[in-house]
Amino acid sequence: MAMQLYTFWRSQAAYRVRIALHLKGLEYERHTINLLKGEQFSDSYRKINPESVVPTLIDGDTKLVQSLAILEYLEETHPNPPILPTGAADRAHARALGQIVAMEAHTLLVPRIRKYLEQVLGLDEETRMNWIRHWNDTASAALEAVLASDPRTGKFCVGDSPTVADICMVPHISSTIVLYNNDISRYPTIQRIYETCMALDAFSVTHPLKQPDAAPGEH
Ligand SMILES: N[C@@H](CCC(=O)N[C@@H](CS)C(=O)NCC(=O)O)C(=O)O
Repeated sequence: MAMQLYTFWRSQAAYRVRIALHLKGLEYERHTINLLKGEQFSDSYRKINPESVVPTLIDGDTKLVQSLAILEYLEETHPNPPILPTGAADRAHARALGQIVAMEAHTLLVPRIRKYLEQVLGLDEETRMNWIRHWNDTASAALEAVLASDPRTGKFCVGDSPTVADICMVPHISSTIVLYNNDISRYPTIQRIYETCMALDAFSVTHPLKQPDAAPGEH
């Protein structure tokens, strides 16, 4: 039976899992949880994911949450093609690059945080956009600095095939591109690797704007 993925077109975390599923050639059925309409808080979805976030992946009797844990699960259950390099040090490096964007930046930019800034702290839109750009840029700058100087950087973030580092970087940069009107030239190494990734189906057909539930005008 195909895996079941609870996803939303705009979600960076769900995009990570879509990329990994495609890289590994795994079939899945999608269930849209519209985060803009608050469907993550419905009783039925809360029973599936008490944190009220996407993604959730169901594999038979196994329910999986948290995208980075899901990537590790997919790697352990379907090792080929691998999404982690060989060797403990390189694996730690790939995971660390992924976590720079997935944990340090993305966590501060999700809808519930934006809502809190607006509704509880009463920050205006300009201040909230400054928050988003600041944390987004902090992670991008760190990632660029590492990728530009580390000898392990290859066609992809680590070596010459995609790893969890690329799987986290591409959704982050897809959002960055929207923030900066398609101009990410200030991050030349990231830009080169992003373009290499986007030439692969696993990254392009899973892109937010290619999703059946995509609604770019919806806020
Ligand atoms: N660390 C989690 C993040 C999950 C997460 O926050 N997902 C966002 C979409 S990218 C979400 O569902 N947000 C709902 C909300 O903030 O209300 C993961 O990697 O899976």
